[in-house]
Amino acid sequence: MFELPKLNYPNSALSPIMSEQTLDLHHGKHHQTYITNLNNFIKGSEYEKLTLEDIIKKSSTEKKLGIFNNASQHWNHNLFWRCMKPNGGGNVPSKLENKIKQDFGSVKKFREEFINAGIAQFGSGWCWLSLKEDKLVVTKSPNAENPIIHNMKPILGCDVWEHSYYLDYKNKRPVYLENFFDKLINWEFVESLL
Ligand code: MN3
Repeated sequence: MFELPKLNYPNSALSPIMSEQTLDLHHGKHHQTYITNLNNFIKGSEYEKLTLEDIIKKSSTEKKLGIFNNASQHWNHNLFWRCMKPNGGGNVPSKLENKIKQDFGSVKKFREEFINAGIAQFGSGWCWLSLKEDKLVVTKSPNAENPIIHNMKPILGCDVWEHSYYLDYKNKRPVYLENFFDKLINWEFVESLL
């Protein structure tokens, strides 16, 4: 049985960049629903004994969409919550900064590429920074899809489903993405996944 992970900060702590109401609904309702659905789908099946990552890979291969969507969204949100902190953003720690410079040219170029990926994702989905072999890459994905099914290791993910920003930013997804990048990212955590 999977359970909703506690956030490392109070639901009000990211306000006004991400409001308490958004976190109440997004963490307490949306994420919880993915977990409830996942538990119901796998109950009594061969999936029940697998790790979350193995459930994602197996259900993707077997095209079990109900399991895949809910398992992947559980994984995606687990990463997303930890990628943020109160008073986040700011300078990228040196080890990660050097890797970003090596693979993107500059932090500024990486920022632009990451935000543009989130803007360019048509409809619901995610934008990511992942390790592909040992190179950092930016990608986007529709709905629940996660880069791990394409043999990448995500180290930063931003939820661009409307439930993540509509209460605070209405239709202004680009402003949400800029604020996420500049004011919410927990760079120490992201670096720890390198
Ligand atoms: Mn979400």
